[in-house]
Amino acid sequence: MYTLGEFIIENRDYFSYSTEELLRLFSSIKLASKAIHKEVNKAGLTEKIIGSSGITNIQGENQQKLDNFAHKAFIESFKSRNVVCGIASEESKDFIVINNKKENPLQNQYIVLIDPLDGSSNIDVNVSIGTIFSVYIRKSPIQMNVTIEDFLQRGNQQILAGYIIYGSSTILVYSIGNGVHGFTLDPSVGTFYLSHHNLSFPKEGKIYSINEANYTKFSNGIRKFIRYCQENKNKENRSYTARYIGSLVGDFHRNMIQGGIYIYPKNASYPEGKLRLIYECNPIAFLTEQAGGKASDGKRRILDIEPKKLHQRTPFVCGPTEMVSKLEEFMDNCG
Ligand code: P6P
Repeated sequence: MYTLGEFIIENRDYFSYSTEELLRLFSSIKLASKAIHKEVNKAGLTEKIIGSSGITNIQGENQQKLDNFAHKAFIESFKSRNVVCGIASEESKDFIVINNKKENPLQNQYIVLIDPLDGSSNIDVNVSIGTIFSVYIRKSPIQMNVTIEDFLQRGNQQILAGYIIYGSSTILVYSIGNGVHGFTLDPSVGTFYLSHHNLSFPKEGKIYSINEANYTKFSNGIRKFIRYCQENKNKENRSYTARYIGSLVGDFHRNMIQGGIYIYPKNASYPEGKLRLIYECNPIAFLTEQAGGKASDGKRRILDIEPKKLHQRTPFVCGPTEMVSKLEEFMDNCG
């Protein structure tokens, strides 16, 4: 029963930076995720944590109380571990500069981008929700405060990406570039134990996840792919099934384990796509490729897209390479 810390030390040769700093970084992530786990698991019992905060966030969305709690939990835990120099959060318009004392000038190199609680509209109806995180090494000189350029790096520069899914169990899933591994929280001892070693997409995926209510607003290529999935089950022995819970982390986690494609294309309501590039799509795309799959905007590899704005949106598709390539073929032929 490997703990997360033991596993990181066991695999330290795969990480090009200090193991001690990686452990401190994960210590922050674990601390915040345990606090959120506790609140999520009693959300139905206390008025003070469910429902809307009454605030509209930077995205123009109705911020849930737990969104705000999760945002604060991660900011405070990163500040306390003296290893992060800047944070961009879905819940904050601008990036957050963290000025830690620098005993060692090489410390505080890490930049964290985070969606503290994705899918939070599901909190009050007890559907899985998740935190998504993405980590880079700063580019700006270490003597200075971080700059916007530190946050607008391409996804192929990530050194660590992952999510925590708060569902029937709380599971932390991450990759540093040597495969995808999942650790399940044992709440009785507050420890994450290795439960999913080397997660990878099954070659044959049979699940497609998309909000089909937007069908009339999709491009021809997307509509053709949906009809392809719905075609007669016996043709070429295809037997697809639709699964969509309105929570990216929940849909992705299931699809990576059981084999399926997640699609959020641009549509009339979201002409640039709905999902945000730097703290939702890039980390999930990093995990997708590490799990043997493919992630694009329907044409371009997500990890190669150069971000221009902090909260930039993009069309997003991720899943088994075969399924994503099939969708891209339809989009290529039909637009
Ligand atoms: P829709 C949640 O708000 C989210 O960002 C993803 O987690 C989820 O997959 C998607 O949006 C759901 O969006 O438009 O289908 O409700």
